[in-house]
Amino acid sequence: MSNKSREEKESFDAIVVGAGFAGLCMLHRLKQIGLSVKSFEVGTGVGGTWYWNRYPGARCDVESWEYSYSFSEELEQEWDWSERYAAQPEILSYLKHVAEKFNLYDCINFNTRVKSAIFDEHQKKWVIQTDCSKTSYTAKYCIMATGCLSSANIPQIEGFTDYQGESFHTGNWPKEEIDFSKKKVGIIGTGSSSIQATPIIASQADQLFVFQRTPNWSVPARNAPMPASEMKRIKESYQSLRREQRKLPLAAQKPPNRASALEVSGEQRKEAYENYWEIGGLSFLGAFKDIATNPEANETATKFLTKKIQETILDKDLVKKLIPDHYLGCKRPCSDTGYYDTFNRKNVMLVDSREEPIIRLSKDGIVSAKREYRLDSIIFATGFDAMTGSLDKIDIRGRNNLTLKEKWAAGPKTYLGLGTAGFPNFFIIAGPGSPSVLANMVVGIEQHVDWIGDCIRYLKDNDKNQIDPDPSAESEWVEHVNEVASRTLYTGCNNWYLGANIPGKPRVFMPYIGGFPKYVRKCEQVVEDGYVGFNIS
Ligand code: N01
Repeated sequence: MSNKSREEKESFDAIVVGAGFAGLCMLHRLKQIGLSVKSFEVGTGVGGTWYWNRYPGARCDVESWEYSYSFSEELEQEWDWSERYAAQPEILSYLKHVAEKFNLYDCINFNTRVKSAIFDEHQKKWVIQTDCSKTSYTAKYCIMATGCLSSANIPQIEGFTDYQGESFHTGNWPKEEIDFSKKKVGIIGTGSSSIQATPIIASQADQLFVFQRTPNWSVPARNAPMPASEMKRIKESYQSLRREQRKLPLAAQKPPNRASALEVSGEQRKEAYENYWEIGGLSFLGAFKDIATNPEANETATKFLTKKIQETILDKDLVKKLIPDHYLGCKRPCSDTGYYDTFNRKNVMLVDSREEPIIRLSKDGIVSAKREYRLDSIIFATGFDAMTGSLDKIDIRGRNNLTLKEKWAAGPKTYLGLGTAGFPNFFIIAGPGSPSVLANMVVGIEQHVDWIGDCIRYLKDNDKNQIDPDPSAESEWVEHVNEVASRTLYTGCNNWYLGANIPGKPRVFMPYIGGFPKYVRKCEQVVEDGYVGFNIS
């Protein structure tokens, strides 16, 4: 092959980084538009979040049919979901099926990490380098589908390298099955991942120690097999179901109650909470319209949940340790299957960091302020450097050699979560400033992908070469995102929305919390007004 043809082969219209839900959907869309595309993916297969998070109990907390693509009716009709909430292996099979069906495998380089994406102002192209070869890949458009929760947070605990047992992070779980039987296991963290993994590991391990720094609120998922009749009903009504879904603030779950928790009688309030408790999962947040915004309303919800914890846990001292003292929703709430019951097991012990913080790791396990816990396995369920972590790992440079890291040093700045000023033809799927991570991720991804696809087609049809946000529109959007967040109770605790789980990360509320429909309307308006807020040349 001549050098010339090699170069041609390495130049594409668009490069997509990541092959999870977002990357696959974007690839398909770009191929439909007729662009030449290439994707790079660190994993050895498709799946993104659902490739890496293979920990025992990993399951989606959005209902399976809702957490699926809508872009192909054929796909909708041929795929059967086996449970109300799909488990990780089923979601991964679904994504493999999608990649196969839409011939996406050919454009993906697996086992390949993008090291840098640099905008060459002379060529007006993005130049991408990977860790696999010296080849430079160039493309007019660079699209980051790197995920919001994909950069594992491994805390810097003293003595980390001294520990000689096995250790895992939930977000980077090995492919082979891990046998915890006859083992003493410690799990650090009590967020969504731990709350799902804990009951399963407890049923396998000889002993399980749950290291809790902050308790979290959780509502039973009420997962169940999907009856064939229900799947049939869903298939018959996908179009209308999806239409209704997109009108909801979270683009999923049961429609929220329009009443205030403070305007109904005690009896009515209890009935509503019981009703949403029975529905299960994250729908509980919609039991009243003001749970997320009014401290008193929120307190009625947390009182209800406190009672449920008290009714489940037999040991009264333990109950106190498991009751959170933050507003419901401030830390992302969890959806569980038997989490609290697990603490009634004799082989499970809660280690409350408020009484005995973790001091260091030793050769044999974890040393707290009170004692050493000798462990065969440590599981880090310690979350992610959310929203910016995976982008930070890549050397991304826009005009004037400005790095994204420098630009975002005081917190991420985007317009609509889709692009950032000074980085032409650079798009982010579900970036900071987008609502996706707070809503149904798949619906959010499809909306972003459609918007980006339409934008690229617009540029093509109108002989335009470059688009990036205007700095003033971007500043206004960042301000708006923060202003909307400040009207909620979500800024008052150490959550990953604020980056507060990562030492040294600027404390800025990253996702847009104004609701999915409002966001979609804003994106549509921007297009109707000729891509207002973007500079196009
Ligand atoms: O992570 P988290 P996650 N010492 O950040 C603790 C999505 N998700 O992987 O709260 C001791 O929520 C930390 O303590 P604290 C979902 O959006 C969805 O569980 O910072 N402890 C916390 O308890 C979710 O929100 C699904 O005090 C330390 C835990 O580790 C997001 O992913 C399933 C520590 C981290 O909790 C992240 O969830 C799973 C330290 N140094 C995940 N550092 C579903 O769809 C951290 N912690 C169901």
